[in-house]
Amino acid sequence: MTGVQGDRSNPHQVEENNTPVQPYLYSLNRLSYLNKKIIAAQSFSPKFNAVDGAVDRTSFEGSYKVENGKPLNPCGRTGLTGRGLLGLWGPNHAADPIVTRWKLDASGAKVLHSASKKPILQFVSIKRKDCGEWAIPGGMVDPGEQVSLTLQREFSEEALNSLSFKELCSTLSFCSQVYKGYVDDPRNTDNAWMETVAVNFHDEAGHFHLQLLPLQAGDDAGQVQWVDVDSSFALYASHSHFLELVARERKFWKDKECAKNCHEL
Ligand code: RP5
Ligand code: MG
Ligand code: MG
Repeated sequence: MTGVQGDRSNPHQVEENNTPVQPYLYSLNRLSYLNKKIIAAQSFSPKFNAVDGAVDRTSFEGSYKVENGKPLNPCGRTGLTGRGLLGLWGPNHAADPIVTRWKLDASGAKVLHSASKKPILQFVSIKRKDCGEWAIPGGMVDPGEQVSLTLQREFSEEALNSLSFKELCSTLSFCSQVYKGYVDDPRNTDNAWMETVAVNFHDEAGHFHLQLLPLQAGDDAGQVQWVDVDSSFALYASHSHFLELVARERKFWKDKECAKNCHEL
């Protein structure tokens, strides 16, 4: 069979014929549900390399090939065909909020690395429930959602108890976009892959040491804690690379759009 069948974006939403199908459908008569699914699959005709209704099917990596109706992973073959565990055929857009602070001692002085004598950067890391790996508390961009909103929503859902990220943002020194593009995610297949926008929200002043960030794991995070940025600490997918980019502070680049989005958070 050529062509693609309906996307499954996440457990909360199934996309068929470009129309979100809410979970209540699952509780309907199963035959009726399957009939709807077959009809939807027959008429499912995604517009690849374009913003397709509320779904952004463009790639940060440029135009990707579509072969026999199926989008091809721009970074090569993976050994897996189909959509796999990802919700969408083609690019699946995520956002990764990298919240950082300097490690301080009890007196409030910066702790220096024993070898490099440089201050130690820490970031908020979550332990993923699905694979048990430590990761940035990122998540999928919902159809039609602004990335700036995804960044604060995912951080709030996975790493915060009740305080909204919006309130915290006013205490931050700056935010910088550090990466935009393909993610080497274990769920990638030949026809579906992850892409992300990773943004660093940095607390230069030490507000996050003053109990202003009540970390509490939620959603797909089993644990949450501050972790030293250290190349020897293994992280999920391409997240070590994003942290490496963050650690190279001098190479941060101020993004006007990002600054605007931070202000809006
Ligand atoms: C990674 O998967 C992204 O960098 C992001 O952190 C994450 C999004 O997927 P879920 O956390 O929603 O599973 O590729
Ligand atoms: Mg999430
Ligand atoms: Mg997540």
